[in-house]
Amino acid sequence: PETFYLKDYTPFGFDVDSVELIFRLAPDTTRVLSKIHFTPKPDAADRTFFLHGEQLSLISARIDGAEVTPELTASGLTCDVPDQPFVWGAEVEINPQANTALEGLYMSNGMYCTQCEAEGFRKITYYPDRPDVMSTFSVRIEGDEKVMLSNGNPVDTGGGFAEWHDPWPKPAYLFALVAGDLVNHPDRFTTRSGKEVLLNIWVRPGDEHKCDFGMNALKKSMAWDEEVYGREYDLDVFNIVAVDDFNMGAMENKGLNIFNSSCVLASPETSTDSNFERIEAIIAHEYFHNWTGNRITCRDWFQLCLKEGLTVYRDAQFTADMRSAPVKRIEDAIDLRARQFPEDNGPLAHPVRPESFQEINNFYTATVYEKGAEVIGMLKRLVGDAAYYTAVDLYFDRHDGQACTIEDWIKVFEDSTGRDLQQFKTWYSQAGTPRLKVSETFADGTYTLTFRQSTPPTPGQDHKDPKVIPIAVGLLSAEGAELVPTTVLEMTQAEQSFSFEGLDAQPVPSILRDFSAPVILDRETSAQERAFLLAHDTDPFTRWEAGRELAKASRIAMVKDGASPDAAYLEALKTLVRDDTLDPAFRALVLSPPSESEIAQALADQGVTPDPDAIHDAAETFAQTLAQSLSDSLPRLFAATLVDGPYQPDAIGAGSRALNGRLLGLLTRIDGGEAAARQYEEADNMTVQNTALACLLKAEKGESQSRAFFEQWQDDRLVMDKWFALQVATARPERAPTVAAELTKHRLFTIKNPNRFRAVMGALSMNHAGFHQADGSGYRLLADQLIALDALNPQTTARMCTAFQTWKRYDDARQALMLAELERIKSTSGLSRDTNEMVSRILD
Ligand code: HT7
Ligand code: ZN
Repeated sequence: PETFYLKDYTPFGFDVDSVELIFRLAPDTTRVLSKIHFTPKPDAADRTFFLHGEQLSLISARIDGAEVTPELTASGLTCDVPDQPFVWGAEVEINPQANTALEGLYMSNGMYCTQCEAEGFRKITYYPDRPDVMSTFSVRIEGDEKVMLSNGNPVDTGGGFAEWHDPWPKPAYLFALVAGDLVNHPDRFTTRSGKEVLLNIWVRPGDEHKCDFGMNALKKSMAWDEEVYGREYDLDVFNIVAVDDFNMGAMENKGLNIFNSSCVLASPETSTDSNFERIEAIIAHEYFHNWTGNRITCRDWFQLCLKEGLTVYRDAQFTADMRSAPVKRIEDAIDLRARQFPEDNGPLAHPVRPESFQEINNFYTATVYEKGAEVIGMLKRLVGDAAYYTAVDLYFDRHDGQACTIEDWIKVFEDSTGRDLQQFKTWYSQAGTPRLKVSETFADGTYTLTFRQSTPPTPGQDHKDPKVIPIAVGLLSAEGAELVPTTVLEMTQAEQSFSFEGLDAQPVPSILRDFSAPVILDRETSAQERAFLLAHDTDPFTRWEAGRELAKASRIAMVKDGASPDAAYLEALKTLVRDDTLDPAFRALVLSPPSESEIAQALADQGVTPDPDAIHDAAETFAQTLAQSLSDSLPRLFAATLVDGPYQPDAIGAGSRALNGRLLGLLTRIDGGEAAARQYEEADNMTVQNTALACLLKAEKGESQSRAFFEQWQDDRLVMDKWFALQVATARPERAPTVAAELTKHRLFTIKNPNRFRAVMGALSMNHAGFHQADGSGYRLLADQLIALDALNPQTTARMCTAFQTWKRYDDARQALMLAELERIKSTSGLSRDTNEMVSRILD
């Protein structure tokens, strides 16, 4: 397969002045008529007229009205064209019904729907399908569907047609069309300059009652972007559509966002607190793309982090403002370590701005998105809040309507702050997670911290330069008083010392406050010091981190040396969980154990081959010991954290329910499931119902409740996804592959729906000891399923191959089993480019 390189970028030789499209809808024979106005660029180095096109039947092509016969290839067409402006016209036929890849125009439950990012528009018609080609679009949809939507503003509608015009030039990846039997949940928003915007959430009949929360999230996002970034909405209408079959979470098409129904539909009865939080964040994310992505887009797909890193950063700011900033920061650190660190430290490592790819869909990664957002956060920490917003204003002023690069982004910061950011740019170009080794000295009242940074080699990048690392530090006295408040140290060298003078005694350092950089901190710390920070640190992140480190150390000692759960840590947990002055959400986070996969990685980092069964046993023993040592107070603590009154999906209620859920997990270990069964019976919202069922299933006491849950919710796809996932997630490791295999035969299982597939197979890959069963049954099942899915949906298959990315961590026998499955996938005949690239990289 062809490899594309950042260094090879060449602009397209033509401007596209306007695009007119007509869609004649039919499930298996949709006709697309295009009229595209091209103007040759006078100074173009390359004037090859190449239009992308895949899986299209060309009916006819015209230039300025005269029929032409272009040269067709599997990836597009070339044609001789005039030196003057000309109009390209084409008629193609496509088959939405047969499109199971969910890219281009496809059908989901009888509804027409598109997904064009990154390169799906070329499956709709012939076009220069690259993000630096921007144009205005006029669209006419002909068909007998009740609702027919496209980008921009509505122009006209009548029996059998609808016309739309989008006045904002956009790349083809932002094109969208939806048609079907939909109903809307309407609302309005008045922008701060007084413009009235009509808002709609379009759903299948029956889902109307699940739109309220999403609509409020949208209005909050619109107001927040005005207030914080000064960005207003720019069309008369903003449409959101919920679709059941969707490869990812949602898509920011101009004026017509399309959402995976799981990321927009919500009701207290069917959605959990985490669903609500995620929906609010995704609605915000897609809305924020209107400026960071749509008005200013990417020059090429190597610049993906330009829109995604910045937009993730913006949605994280939004969530921090709407909910709890410390809780959001801790959640983001957990997520980064769980998803991005394994990527950055394994065979799939790539820079935030990759330099080559075979299939761009494989680069919608945690590195591009979440590490990309961390890079923005570091930039803001380095230049300061005010300078950050000045630079971003300059970015909007200077680049509105353009397709940009990371260089453009860095330049606005250099120009507006006068700083040289060339060294900072290595965060975009060099992959890998930096390790930060810390040592300290104290003499004559001066405390000195010395940091040494190093980044291990990653595929194709043996050498790493020192990065600019903002290290937020505070110093505490032995009594817990803050001696030096949070200070950002700017590290630029491989080794660097920072001194604090005038201290009476050696302080206790609190390092990497607020998780100020996406690095791995390596510092010899005593358990007492960690316990001290867990009790006294003023920064919530480092306070939580101290507990996390204690938890990890205790679990590692249990696995490595057969130690018992650390008594001092258990004591610290008992104190914290009873401390009513602490935010319940924070207490819930402190009570959440590190994942088994995180322990596996920590062991591997110490040169110990992780044994998934032993790690699982240690997790169970730890939880059981904690439950027993809290046994006297657990029922009371549990009762005290029950949330009264009608369910509200806000941060306060969610925090209390999270703590209550953690306590129920512990209580179920000692009361035979009595409290969980009661909770299940009394539940009036999905958060509580789901938690109770999970606790019961884990204790293998939930069979009747599981049946009842199924009966109650079998007609609700999104709730059934939870049911499928729970069966696998809570299964004992030795049962997990069998449970998952049985579920793939369930009448409600379908490989064609990515949500359902992920519910079962994603849950299996996340049941660490279950997936890594020594007999290889977990690996085999996943590989079987991936091979079957690849023929239908390469994008989702390729993403799910990441379950194998850590294969080199494990013992020889497991490595051999995983290797065999990866090779079996790779040798499948007709394997997609997507999956082939992923498997090849994992094997490398
Ligand atoms: N920009 C979008 C990324 C995307 C996508 C979304 C849905 C289905 C397929 C997709 N391929 C790429 C989503 C976002 O980051 O907001
Ligand atoms: Zn995005």
